[in-house]
Amino acid sequence: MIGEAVKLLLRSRSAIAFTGAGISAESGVPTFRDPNGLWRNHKPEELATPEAFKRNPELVWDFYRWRMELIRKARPNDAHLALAELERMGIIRAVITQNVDDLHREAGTENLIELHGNIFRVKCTSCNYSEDLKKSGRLEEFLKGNGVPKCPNCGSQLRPDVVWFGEPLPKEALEKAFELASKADLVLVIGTSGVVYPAAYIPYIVKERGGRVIEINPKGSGITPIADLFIPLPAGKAMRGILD
Ligand code: BJW
Ligand code: ZN
Repeated sequence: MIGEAVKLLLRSRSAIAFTGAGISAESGVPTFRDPNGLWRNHKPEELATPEAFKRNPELVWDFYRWRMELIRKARPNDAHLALAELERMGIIRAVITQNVDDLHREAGTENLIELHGNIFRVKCTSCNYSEDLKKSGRLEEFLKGNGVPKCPNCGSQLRPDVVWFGEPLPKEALEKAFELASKADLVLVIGTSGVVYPAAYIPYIVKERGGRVIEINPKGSGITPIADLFIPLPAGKAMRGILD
C-alpha cells in the first residue's frame, strides 16, 4: 500500500497535500470530531461560531486560550516533517490546510495555504486591526489575561483570526487553493473527516480533473469514496513509511 503511494507520488507532476486536524493528533492537538474532542462538555463546533461569540465571548476566549496554550507546546510530528521534506524534494507543490495550529510552518513547509486562519492571530470585531501574537511578542501576555481582550486601536472586542461556521473563508487563500487543486494531478489527503465545506471540495476538484486521490486516515471519511488509494494508518506512521 505504501509502495503504491510512493509509486503514484513519484509519477505525479503537480501533487498537493490537503490536511486536517488528524495530522496534528500525534502532536497532541485534539481533533474536532473524534471522541476526545470535547472541552468542558462543549462540542468544539458549538464554540467555533459567531453566535457563540456573541452569546458568550468569555467562554469562547477561554476555549481559545486553552487551545493556544496546548498548541504552543505542540511540536510538528513525522507527518508534518515528511510533507516539508517532500516539498524540498520537489514532489509536492503546496500544503493546503484546514488547521489553525501553525505546525506545517514550524515543520518548514514554505508554500502553505491556511484556509481556516491561524490561532496565533487576533483581529478586531469593529475596525481592521489585526495582530500576529507570535510576531508581536504578546502571546504570553495574552495567555495570562482573562476575559475578552480589547482592541488597542478602538477598544472593541478582539477575536481569534480563525474562520467560524457561516463565515467566508479568506478569499485569496481559497482562490489559490482551488487554483492549485484544478491543476493538480494528485492530492494527498491526510487526517480530515472531509465534511466541512468549501474546504472539502478540494479532493473532489482534483478527482474531477482526472487526478489521483490518496487518503491517509485510520478511519474512513467523507473523502474515502473517491480515494484511489486509502491507507488506514495514523499520519505519522504512513508518512514515515512513504519517506523511507
Ligand atoms: C487521524 C489521526 C491520525 C485522527 N492520523 N488521521 C456545502 C454543503 C454543506 C454545508 C456547507 C456547504 N458550504 C458551506 C456549508 C456550511 C458549513 C459546513 O461545511 N457545514 C458542514 C459541517 C455541514 N461551512 C461553513 O460554514 C464555512 N463557511 C462558509 O461556507 O461560508 C459561506 C459564506 C460565504 C459568503 C459569506 C458568508 C458565508 C466555514 C467553515 C469553518 C470551519 N471552522 C472550523 C473551526 C476553525 C477554528 C478553530 O480551529 O477553532 O474549522 S470547524 C473545524 O472543522 C475546523 C476544521 O478545520 C474543520 C474540519 O475538521 P477536520 O480537520 O476534518 O477535523 P475532524 O475532527 O473532523 O476530523 C479529524 C480526522 O482525523 C478524522 O477523520 C479522524 O479519523 C482523523 N484522525 N487521528 C490521521 N493520527
Ligand atoms: Zn478595533
